[in-house]
Amino acid sequence: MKTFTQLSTAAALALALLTPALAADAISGDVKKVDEANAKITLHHGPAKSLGMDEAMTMVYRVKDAAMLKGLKAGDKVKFEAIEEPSGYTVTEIEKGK
Ligand SMILES: [Cu+2]
Repeated sequence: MKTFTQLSTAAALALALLTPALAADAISGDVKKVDEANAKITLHHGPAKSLGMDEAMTMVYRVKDAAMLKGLKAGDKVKFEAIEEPSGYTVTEIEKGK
């Protein structure tokens, strides 16, 4: 019984780690260009209050990790979060939308 409980805990932990931690106020956008070699993505997005962007725009974002771009291509709808850094805006979370 103890073994079963430990296994369940491990499974729950694995699931929690796989679930993207996208906040409710994530920004909706669509992919214009993916540049995996340079860890950059061009996104068109609507107003993003969390970034101080009041209007829709298309812009280039860096991504925290180039691996985040795997499976993404131009035309995909996405939800993402980004932060402003001295070097520019960096996407911290991104997932394909519906
Ligand atoms: Cu923007």
